[in-house]
Amino acid sequence: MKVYLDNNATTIVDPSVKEVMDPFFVEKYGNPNSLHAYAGETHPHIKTAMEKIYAGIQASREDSVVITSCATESNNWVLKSIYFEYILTGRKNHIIISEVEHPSIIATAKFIESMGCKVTYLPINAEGLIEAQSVRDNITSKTALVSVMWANNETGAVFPVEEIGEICAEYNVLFHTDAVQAIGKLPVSVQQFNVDYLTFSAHKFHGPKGVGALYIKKGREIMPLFHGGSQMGGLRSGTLNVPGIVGMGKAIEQAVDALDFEMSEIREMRDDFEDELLKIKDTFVVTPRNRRTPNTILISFRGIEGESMLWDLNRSGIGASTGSACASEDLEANSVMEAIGADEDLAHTAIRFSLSRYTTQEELDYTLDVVKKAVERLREISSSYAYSPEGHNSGLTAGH
Ligand code: 7TS
Repeated sequence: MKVYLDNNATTIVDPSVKEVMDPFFVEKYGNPNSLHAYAGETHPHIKTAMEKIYAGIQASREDSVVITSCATESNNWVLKSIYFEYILTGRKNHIIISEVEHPSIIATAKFIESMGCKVTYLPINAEGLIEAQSVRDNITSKTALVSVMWANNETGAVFPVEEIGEICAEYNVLFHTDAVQAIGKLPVSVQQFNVDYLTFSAHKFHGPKGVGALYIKKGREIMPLFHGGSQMGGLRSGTLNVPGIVGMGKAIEQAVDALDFEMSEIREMRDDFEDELLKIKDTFVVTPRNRRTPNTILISFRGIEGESMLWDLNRSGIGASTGSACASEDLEANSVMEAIGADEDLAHTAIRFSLSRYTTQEELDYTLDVVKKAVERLREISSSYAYSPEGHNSGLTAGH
């Protein structure tokens, strides 16, 4: 059996998304910005797709949603724009991010830090959550931007973006949120809270890879990312990715339609699966379920290297993760586990299972069986497990 449980890394393209994209490779390939009938075949489809994308996050017509190539690009763009517009010009000198942002925020923050910007890295608490108060405590008159993700890709922890948005508005500080893991899993509306910039990416909600977006609230400054033609209002020049944009439009429409299913059925399946996993001795989950996206479990199996578990799962056809695929080439401890202060041993034992609306009960039953066998096998040969003090849990709570 083949089971895909790495949906926070990427998702299957919904067949109906692929279907709407197909005509834009061979049949309708005109550049939508040209002035002939070939453009006429693509231009209206871009317009409709953009309307769907605006509607998907409830952006208003006056706001801008700029299509990028991925969330990494959108995240880089916001921080580098802040650097050029606010830091380099001396208007401000500081930004605030969380210490568990995706590497596309952390690495960019470190880059602009090396260019002279002060960066505050907000810590997470023992449950893997950010406290909004910590944003208030760190804002100064020189703070240009706060960037805190909506939901964490490793744990699924949902951060208090509404409260953080209010604090930023109160202090007149710009607020960006990386909503990559929120779209299709939580209701996302840019109308319902104060947010100036918001990042998302189609391949996380059954759309194609290579298409992301940056929402920019009306009137907010942004430096053009690519200088060139007038595409995307001159903010991001370059010929439009027609199939990608059309696919993203369809995918976001479906993600919003499927939200109730995700928040009820998928959540229930995830919870049952997690209950069963937690029955295995010496397993730990950090973030309480009601504070997580409905599809994610980050679970530690004491005494078992995450990579060994992945190997056993992979041999049985199951795709899971030890955390972010972006960090999978260096065998580092899971970054969130490290950030909450889990001991070295436990930080290396975290496995992430992330479900989607394509996940079936049968797949989860099979996975549970494989996990149980793997735990038995790997603990038998584990050098650390036998020596783990019984019941010691490094401040992590079992059985959420
Ligand atoms: N932001 C978050 C919160 C993410 O989870 C990811 C991808 C990105 C940005 C980057 O998205 P992209 O469109 O540039 O690919 N996260 C993961 C992950 O958790 N495992 O693999 C990729």
